[in-house]
Amino acid sequence: MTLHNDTVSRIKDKALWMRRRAFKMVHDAQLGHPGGDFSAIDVIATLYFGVMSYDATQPNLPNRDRFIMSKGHATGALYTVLCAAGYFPESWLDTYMQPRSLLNGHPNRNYLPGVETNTGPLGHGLPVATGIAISGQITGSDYRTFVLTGDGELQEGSNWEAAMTAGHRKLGNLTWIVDRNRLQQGAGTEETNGLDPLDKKFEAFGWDVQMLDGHDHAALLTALTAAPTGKPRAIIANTIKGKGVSFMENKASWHHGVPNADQFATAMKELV
Ligand SMILES: Cc1ncc(C[n+]2csc(CCOP(=O)(O)OP(=O)(O)O)c2C)c(N)n1
Ligand SMILES: [Mg+2]
Repeated sequence: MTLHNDTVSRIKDKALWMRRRAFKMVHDAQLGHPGGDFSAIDVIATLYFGVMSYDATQPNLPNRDRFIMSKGHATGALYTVLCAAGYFPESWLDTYMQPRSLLNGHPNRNYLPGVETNTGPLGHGLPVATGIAISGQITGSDYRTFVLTGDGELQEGSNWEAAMTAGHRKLGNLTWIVDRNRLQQGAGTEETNGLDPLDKKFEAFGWDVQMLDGHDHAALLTALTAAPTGKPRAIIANTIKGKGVSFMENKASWHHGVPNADQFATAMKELV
């Protein structure tokens, strides 16, 4: 239990650092997607600091656990976790979106260690993760594959093809986390093209499904480390877009909004 509590406390510290650092990147670049960074950060921090097995000094180790960041626009979340995990020095974060930077607006595996696959065009992460998990199943490898999609992203039909395949093949080595913040680029998911009931849909496709608070590190840690069941696992993480900064929470405009100096200062006071 103490071990669990220590891990939760480490995840909390990392997530706070990631929010502050990501917002500085977005502020300095005057570009980015901070709303979706902040909804995803607790999930991603839990994966890297409580769940996944990897060695940042050897990013291509064959038996590493894989994380696919399907919602590739949320680079503030991905780049800060890779930096905190030791894949590259913090000074690289200062180059975010600058000309010739390795830290583009969307992640590129040819540039940045730790990026498993290029993403940005939505709807590709789950199919790629499914393929990686099938490979692990065929070769009898121990690694696990984790993929994070947005919820608006689920309007891409490719997700449903992959979900059907993963269920059919009983990919117990695959975990899919949906960042269920109920907002997409300019509006709510349910008013755009309703997704509910997501849990019933995933179950019908042959997945084990769990719904939880995507900002509760202890609940995330328990769910993401649960023993495999022989079915792929879907975790619907109920989140808040812009989580942690009062004026950003649940505001569609912060999908790709960027802070002015006053807003940045306010956010830094709140993120403590
Ligand atoms: C195929 C494709 N269509 C459109 C876009 C533009 N786009 C970028 S983010 C986004 C909204 C995504 O919403 P969601 O998946 O809910 O992401 P989150 O709320 O987590 O930021 C859109 C439409 C894209 N990146 N790819
Ligand atoms: Mg969303």
